[in-house]
Amino acid sequence: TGHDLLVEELPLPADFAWGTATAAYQIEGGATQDGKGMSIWDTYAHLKPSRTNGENADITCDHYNRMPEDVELMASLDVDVYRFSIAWSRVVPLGGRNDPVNEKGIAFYNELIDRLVARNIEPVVTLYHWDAPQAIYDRYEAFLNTEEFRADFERYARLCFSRFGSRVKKWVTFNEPYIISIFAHLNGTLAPGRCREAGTDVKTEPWRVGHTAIVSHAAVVEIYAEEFRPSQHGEISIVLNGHFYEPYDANKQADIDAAERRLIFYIGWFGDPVFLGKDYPAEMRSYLGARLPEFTPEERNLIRRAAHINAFYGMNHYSTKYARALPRPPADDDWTGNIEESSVDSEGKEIGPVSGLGWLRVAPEGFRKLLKWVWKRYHLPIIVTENGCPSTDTEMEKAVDDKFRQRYFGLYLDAISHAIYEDGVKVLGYCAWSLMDNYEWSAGYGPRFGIVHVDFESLKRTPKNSAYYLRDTFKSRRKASPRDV
Ligand code: PNW
Repeated sequence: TGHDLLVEELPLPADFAWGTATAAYQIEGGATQDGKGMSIWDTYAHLKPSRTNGENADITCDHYNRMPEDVELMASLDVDVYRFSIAWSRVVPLGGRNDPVNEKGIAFYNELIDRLVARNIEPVVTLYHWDAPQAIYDRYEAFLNTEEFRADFERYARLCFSRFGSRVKKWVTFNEPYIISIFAHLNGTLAPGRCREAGTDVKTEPWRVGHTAIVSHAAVVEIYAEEFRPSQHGEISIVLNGHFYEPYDANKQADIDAAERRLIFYIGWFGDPVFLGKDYPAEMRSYLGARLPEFTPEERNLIRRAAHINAFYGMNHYSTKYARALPRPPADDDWTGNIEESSVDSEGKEIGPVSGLGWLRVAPEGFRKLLKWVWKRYHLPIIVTENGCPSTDTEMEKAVDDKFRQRYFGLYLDAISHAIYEDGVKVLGYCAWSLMDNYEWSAGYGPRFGIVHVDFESLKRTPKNSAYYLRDTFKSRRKASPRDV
């Protein structure tokens, strides 16, 4: 069952980078401070009746007012990189291409970046981690209008490149377009919460949303390459998430095919257009037909030109599941490729020990296989932009003595070592999700992913043992051995 897995502390390359990751809405607070506009999350987290667990991130970690302390904390853990996101509504409160810039919002990110650089911590900056300005949603439903969204996102991106690009050398356009499409526009469990119950067209909307993310990504990477890279010399790409999938019954070809198809629906959906400049995977077209948008001739040329600009593959990965083939249904809301997911296989074997969240199990072998799958399909150096878990059940484990999480990190770092030295995969770095306990979206403050504990009454930060584990294991694992690639 994986309960007997042992951490081996396998080596990593000397130049392997490690750090932590966060997202603006989850940690900043300061929801209305200094001219910040409303985002779709400010709205969603305050809906009545509540669509979250009742909690919101008006204050959360109050990082907006405690940022210097948080940078010092990271410096004390010897991190090399910090991945954070910019709240679009903080720098352009109304979001649109003709709307005013909020200089106080710009000043906050300038100070953050300056403090990171002063501490020798490389900023990795995400432009969009789920918090669209409410005003663009009110005007044209944000991602549901490809043309409008793209034009506004281009302006926002240009603003960020020109104000921050002298010091930011790694950019990410979108965090997890799969989640934006499926969770926010089909299941309705993330903002803006569109779903069948809310009376929206779930047959087409998620696929339109994904299309908008792909096209807007391509437009912005081209802008970066043409207008900013010549003087700023940075890199840009996207972050895709995805579980790995094993066949439910390893002796059934249909289940073996289902596991592969599930990866294509999760990752190929975005990866093939973004990194290969190709149309959507044929498997998706065959299941979804006309529900999947067509790239216009202009978009087709754009994604082809933009594909080679992406400098790395940003991977968010947490867990592995089993995939079981289902009979092909009539044209339904099929976002999985007709598979049923489970944590238990046909013989009742669990994929791995369960963490503090039911969907997140410890399965490092799946991580290794996913790294190999992505490398083979896209052949881009991989940066693990998020990986982590909430610890299990006791208060001590949730607080500071988080043995479960330390073991998870240890095993997942061993998987990276295997992928690099045995499978020839190029993995450049690793960001633990997350720097500190924060607002876990609709689940509120329940699940604690932080390597630093946050007391949400006093807002005091206390590093957990996993923070020291990461600091120390990177110190001892990194060796001057040449990469095999
Ligand atoms: C990521 N899944 O989201 C996000 O980027 C973070 O903001 C979030 O806090 C973190 O993971 C932990 O959940 C995901 O169901 C949400 O596979 C759901 C899934 C994956 C990633």
